[in-house]
Amino acid sequence: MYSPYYGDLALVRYLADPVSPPSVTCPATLTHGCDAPVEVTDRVADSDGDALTVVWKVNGQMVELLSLPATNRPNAVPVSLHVQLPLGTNVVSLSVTDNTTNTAVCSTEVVIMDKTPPKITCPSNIVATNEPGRCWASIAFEVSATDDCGPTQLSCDMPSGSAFPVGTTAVTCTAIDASSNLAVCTFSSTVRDNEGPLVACRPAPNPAGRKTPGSGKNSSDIENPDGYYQLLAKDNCDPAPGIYIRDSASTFVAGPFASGDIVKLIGNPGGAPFSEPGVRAVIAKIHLKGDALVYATDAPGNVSAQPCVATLPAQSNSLYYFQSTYGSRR
Ligand SMILES: [Ca+2]
Ligand SMILES: [Ca+2]
Repeated sequence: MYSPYYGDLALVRYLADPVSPPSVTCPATLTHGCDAPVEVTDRVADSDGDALTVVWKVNGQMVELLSLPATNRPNAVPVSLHVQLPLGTNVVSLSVTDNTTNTAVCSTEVVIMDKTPPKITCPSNIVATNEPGRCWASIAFEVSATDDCGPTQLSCDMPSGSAFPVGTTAVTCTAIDASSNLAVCTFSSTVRDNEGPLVACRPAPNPAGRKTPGSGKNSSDIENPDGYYQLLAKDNCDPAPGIYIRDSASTFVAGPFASGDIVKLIGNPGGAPFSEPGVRAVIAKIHLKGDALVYATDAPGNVSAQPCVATLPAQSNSLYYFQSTYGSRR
């Protein structure tokens, strides 16, 4: 406001040619996401067409200065600012000054809100095999997330590097931004049991109560001439692998038997092999043309690497016992 008592040049000009001050109008509030810069558009006017100096400020700091030339400007013109603002409430102000230092100011409260969830990326489904001797596998994977408004918290219900059990496990990962927007992705981890059982067969006492005869103490002069054997198997995953006895001289297979079962093996080189029920603790009596090859399989079909071999007394005068080792699928 000019006083007619001031003795400065402005007063002289005011008296000679009274000027109109500029004006500015702006939106009171704006809300916006952080996915793109905000556009704030104010309207400035100066009815007597003075040149204008336009200053944009964000939170009190000048961010842009414009000069509008003098012109016949009876109507307000738009002036825009494009600016990336942080989350929360920001004050964007515009001051307009004409060439007589009349100034008009307008402020807009710009609220930046995060309404968009993060972008999260899970790996493709994972397939792995068990770790040796284990019914699980340690699996590492990468999950990533980004958000327009800043950092996110990223977590999975099975962290990378966890021990994943044999079978298929669904993994769910979640990203949360600072405004609690959620993004979820899922994938599966399938661990296959790729390892065969261990198998063993060992001479067993005669269930009738007699001890296992030793070499030199029987008519055949061999170990265990009565042919009683206990069958044993264990697997990294399957609690009850099946045990089978294959005839080395034919295609005959007897079984399945469970770990701990006792069988009586009978050499019968001249006859057809067959199996018949045993009595009391003896599960079966098995008549074979050749050697007894004892092997085991687990639920997914992995077979023990080496059979436990028993050479039968009726076929030769020697008897062997082999401990198998871990093996792979056949
Ligand atoms: Ca967000
Ligand atoms: Ca297995």
